[in-house]
Amino acid sequence: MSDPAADGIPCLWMRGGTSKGAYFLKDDLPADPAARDGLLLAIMGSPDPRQIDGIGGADPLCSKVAVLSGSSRAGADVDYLFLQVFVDQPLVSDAQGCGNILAAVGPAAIERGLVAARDGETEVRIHMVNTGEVAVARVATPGGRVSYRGGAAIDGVPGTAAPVALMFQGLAGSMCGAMLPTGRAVDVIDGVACTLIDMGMPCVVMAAADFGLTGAEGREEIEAMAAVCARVEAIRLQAGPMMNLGEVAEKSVPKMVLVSAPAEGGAVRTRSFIPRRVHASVGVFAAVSVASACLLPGSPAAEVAVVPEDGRFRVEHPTGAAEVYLEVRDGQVAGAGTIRTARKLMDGRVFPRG
Ligand code: NQM
Repeated sequence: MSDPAADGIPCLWMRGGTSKGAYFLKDDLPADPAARDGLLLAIMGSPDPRQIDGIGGADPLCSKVAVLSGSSRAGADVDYLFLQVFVDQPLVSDAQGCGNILAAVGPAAIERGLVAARDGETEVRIHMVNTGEVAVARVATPGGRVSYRGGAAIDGVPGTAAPVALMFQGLAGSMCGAMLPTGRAVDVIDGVACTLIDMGMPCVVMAAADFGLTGAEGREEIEAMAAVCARVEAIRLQAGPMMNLGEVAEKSVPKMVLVSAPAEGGAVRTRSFIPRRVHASVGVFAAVSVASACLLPGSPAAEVAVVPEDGRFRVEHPTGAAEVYLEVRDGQVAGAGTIRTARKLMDGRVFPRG
């Protein structure tokens, strides 16, 4: 019988967009979810704020896992299950997807032989198991091999790399059943106007001004504001059941997004709680959800947004801006897309705490 602590487990450690995570083949992990989650906590070194005895990066954005397998549904090439491994709690959650980690799923699926590469560019249709939708990724594969080199830059990541184009459809209500799970563009919770929205990621969108913020504050600065963080969390705990997410005290959704007028020529400025740490940039699906909220008249996002006519929303965040494209038909968001980059950082075996 194999002993993971002694023999190790095949693992790709990759950057996807502005996140980093461990990519595994489903067959290399225990089939039982509880055993799998226990193993992943031991691999990442959780719970521990420093994750010193594991490979996690001591930040929710670097404590992520992608589990890959051949697709279980027609019209897709590969199944991708996203798991958030909490840093300082013994929790692993499948209650959200991740569009940044998604950026490296196409390359990882080709690296692991789940998808055959073509010469030039390879389209990988990815079944996002957490939410049920299919994303289409276009991966650079000159000579039939994944290439990570290229000229695409994304804010929050130094340098350039090969672009990974991602296209989505059918994101409305990915986890909440409807884009607006309460049927309203604005709900008031604890006296704060909130848009409870799910366009690929359950988000609560609120005006930064309602928390006494300009919206320009940095990640550490906001995290140090205990009273603001407590108010945001109190609203989150009430919003979760209203969004059909049940009790969310131990879940990583909904994300809490504070919006303000754009300051750098974008559509809207964001500071997002994921849900307790403040994001260093912005989640891909969170950006799609906020951009969609900008189209809802009278909502906190619409009040401050400069809506682009061409559907290309630059969503400003603490380290720059992320561009998401919304295809709007008859006032509804019919599709969305973005460009990310990804890179293989390490391919080997990982040894969990025994
Ligand atoms: O919203 C972080 C990230 C994410 C999620 C988080 C994401 C998304 O940036 O699609 O990518 O919100 O926990 O990696």
